[in-house]
Amino acid sequence: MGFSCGFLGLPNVGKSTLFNALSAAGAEVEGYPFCTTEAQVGTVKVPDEQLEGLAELFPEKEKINTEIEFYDLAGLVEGAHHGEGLGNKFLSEIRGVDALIHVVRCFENSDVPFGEATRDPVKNLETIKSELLLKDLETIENRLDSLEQEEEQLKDLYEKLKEDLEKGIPIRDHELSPRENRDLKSISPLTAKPLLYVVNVSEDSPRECIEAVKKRARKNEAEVMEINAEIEAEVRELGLNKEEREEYLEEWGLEETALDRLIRAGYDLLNLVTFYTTDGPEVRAWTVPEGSTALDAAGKIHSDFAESFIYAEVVSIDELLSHGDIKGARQDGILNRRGEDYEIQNGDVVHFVSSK
Ligand SMILES: Nc1nc2c(ncn2[C@@H]2O[C@H](COP(=O)(O)OP(=O)(O)OP(=O)(O)O)[C@@H](O)[C@H]2O)c(=O)[nH]1
Ligand SMILES: [Mg+2]
Repeated sequence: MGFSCGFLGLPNVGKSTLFNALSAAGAEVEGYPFCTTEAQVGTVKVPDEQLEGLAELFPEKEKINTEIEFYDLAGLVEGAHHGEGLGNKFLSEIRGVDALIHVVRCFENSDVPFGEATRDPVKNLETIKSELLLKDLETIENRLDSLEQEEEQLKDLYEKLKEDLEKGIPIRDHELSPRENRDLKSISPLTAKPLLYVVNVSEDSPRECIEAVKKRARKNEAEVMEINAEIEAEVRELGLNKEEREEYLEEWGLEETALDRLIRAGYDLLNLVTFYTTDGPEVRAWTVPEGSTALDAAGKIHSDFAESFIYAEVVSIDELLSHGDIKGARQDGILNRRGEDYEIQNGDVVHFVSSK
C-alpha cells in the first residue's frame, strides 16, 4: 500500500461526498449531520504512467499499482475527545492512518444546514484541532502513568509534550529522535500525523472563507487544497473516459482531478518515493519513505528478502524505458549493482538478488 489517510471535520462539511468522489466506495451522503456513523474504507489505485510504460515491456505479467486507502470518518463535534457525538469511537478509528485530511466547509448550499459548524471556518478548524490536542493530552497522560521509574528519559519527553499540548502545540511541531519516534508510534498520537486541509468549495464560495482557511493553514503549518467535492463526485458518477474527464474538468477551470492532486499532496506530505519491481509474475510499484535503503525496500516486499539480501540491481525507470528492454539494458551494463545501504531513488527499478 502507498499510504492511508482519514477525512475528518465537523458534520455536514462534505467528507463523504469527497470520499465517494475519490474512491467510489458508495458512502452515504445526506444533508443532515452524523449521516456517517461507521468509518468506511475505500481503496484506489495510484495512477502511474511510468508503471504503464514498464508494464508494456512485460506484456505477459500482471501490473500492480500501489494503493491508497481513504477512511471516511464520522463528523467530529466539540467534546468528541470524551465521547460527545460519535466522538471516541471515531478517534480510535483514525489512529491507524498515516495522514489526516481535515475537510472544512466553504461551499454554499442552502439545503445543507451548518449545524455544529459555524460560518467562521477558522473557528471550525480550531474546534477540530483542539479535539485532537485534547485527545492526545489524554493519551499522553495515560502513558505517563504507565511509565516505569527507569524510563526517566521518556518521562521527560512526555512531560514536555504534555506541556506543549496544553499550550495548543501539536506533536508534529517537535523534532524527535528516532528512539522517541519509535516510542510514540506505540500510542500513535493524532497531532503527530501530517495534516492537509481540504477546503470544500462551490462556485459561489465567499472568497473570504477560502482566504481565511489558507491564512490559518499557514499559521498551523498545514498544507491546503481547494476541492469542489460536488463536481468531483459528478465526474466520478458520469463514468467519463480520460479525455472526456479532462474536458469536463477544463470547463470548471481545473486541470486534474482531486484524486490526482491529493495523491501528489500525500506523497509530498509523507515524503514517499516509488520504486518498481519486475520479478516473478508481476510488474509492480511500491512506496517507501524517502531515505529508505535497498535493505528496507527488500523488507517491504518480504521479510525473507531482507534477511537473505545479497545485492540489488538498480536502473532508473526513465533510462530503462528509453532503452526499451531489460535484457538489452543488462547487456549494455546500465543496471547498477548496489549494496544494502544504497538509498532508493524515486523511479528506481530494482531487482533483488538474495541467497534464497
Ligand atoms: N453545494 C455543495 N454541496 C455539497 C458539497 N459537498 C457536500 N455537499 C452536500 O452537503 C451535505 C453533506 O455532505 P456529506 O458528504 O454527507 O457530509 P459529511 O461531512 O460526510 O457529513 P457527516 O457524515 O454527517 O459528518 C450533502 O447534502 C452534500 O450533497 C459541495 O461541494 N457543494
Ligand atoms: Mg459523512
